Amino acid sequence: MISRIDLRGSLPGDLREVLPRAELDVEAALEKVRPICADVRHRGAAAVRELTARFDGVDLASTRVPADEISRALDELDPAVRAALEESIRRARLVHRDQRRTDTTTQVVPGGSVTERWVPVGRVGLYVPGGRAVYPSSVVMNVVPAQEAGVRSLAVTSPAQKDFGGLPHPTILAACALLGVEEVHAVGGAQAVAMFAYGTEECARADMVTGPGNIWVAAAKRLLKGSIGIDSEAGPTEIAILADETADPVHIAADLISQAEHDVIAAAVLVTTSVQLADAVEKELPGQVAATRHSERITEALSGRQSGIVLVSDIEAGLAVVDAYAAEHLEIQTADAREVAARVRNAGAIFVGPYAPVSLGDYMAGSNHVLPTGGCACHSSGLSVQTFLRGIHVVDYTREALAEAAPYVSALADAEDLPAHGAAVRARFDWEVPS
Ligand code: HSO
Ligand code: ZN
Repeated sequence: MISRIDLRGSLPGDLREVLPRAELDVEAALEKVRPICADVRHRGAAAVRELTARFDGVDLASTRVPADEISRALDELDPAVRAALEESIRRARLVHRDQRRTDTTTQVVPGGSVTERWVPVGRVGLYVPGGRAVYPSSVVMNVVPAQEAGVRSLAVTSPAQKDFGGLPHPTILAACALLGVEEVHAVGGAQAVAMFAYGTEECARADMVTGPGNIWVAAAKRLLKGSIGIDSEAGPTEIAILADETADPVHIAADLISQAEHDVIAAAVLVTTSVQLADAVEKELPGQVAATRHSERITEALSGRQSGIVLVSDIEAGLAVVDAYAAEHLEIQTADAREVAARVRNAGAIFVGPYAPVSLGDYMAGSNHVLPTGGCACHSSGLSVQTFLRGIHVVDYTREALAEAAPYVSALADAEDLPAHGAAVRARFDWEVPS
């Protein structure tokens, strides 16, 4: 069911070449989304509604979901789900509130200072997938950091669902209500990203769009990122687990399966120093997979070339492998897991020890679950308050402080053959500061 890669000899120079990874051809999707985005740009809401009719089979009177539908969804929400969402929101708020930044002022020279002022993005569009992936938890993970950052205008969009009267999924609407989000649109796919990028008569232009989505959403983000800020393109879910002989194969199998459950192209990778553990996990998988509801999807994900068990000779090599892989989620299930986790350099989120499975992080740890995929964890982080802030440098110099800097500015300006730069400074002093 799951392939094996044996790296117990010396590690190859370019580890990424040999590690399993899903390939998502976003480039190919670009050509399909280009006309969709152009249509929305030129014809606005009418185009968005027509595209929704074509792709989702729903005729919208307006893309905007009426307020009473949002509150009705909350009234009709299962109380157990409501309690869980409320607790998820509470925990996420605790973590994200602590991410808020305070402005810092650096006195560079007497009379010369630079303040970094953190200013929230003005208006944000949050994409929440629909279809098979109805994740009210993702509403929480997008909205909470934006709200904690102080974003004033927030709109959620999620695909119109034929089975729910053309509205987004009711649990998504209920989550919006719990979070106090009043503007929700029943739009999905590339047209949703274009709607935010260009604005329509029914949805004001946004400065930024965030949130995971399918390949069309990823392609639209790539295409429009000149016109609108984006978080990341968000590919299929990944779990990597670094484990030694102390790990419990039943837990490891369950955790691999849990993320494989998302998608046939989800990736589940076990990196281990122990052949016995690898054998035990392989033995454990079929029974657990057979017993779960989405066994077909999971079997495809686990047997796909994006998933596998990687054998390494020691934890050092294991760390090199997981760093090269740069997983969206990385579990450390080893003796002294904290110490090993502290040495990891590349991961979207790290889950330490036997009692921090990824599914805790998906819903209830307080951490964010919108995380970099496809190896992007080597340069990017997941959604956070920081995603929705801009650090604006405020430069404040007195006449004296500028006078002191003037010869340096002139010297560098001349060196770059940009004499007008130096002149702009000297103009303030006439002959006081000769160049
Ligand atoms: N594991 C997914 C998030 C999610 N899981 C939503 C369940 N619902 C990507 O981090
Ligand atoms: Zn998940």
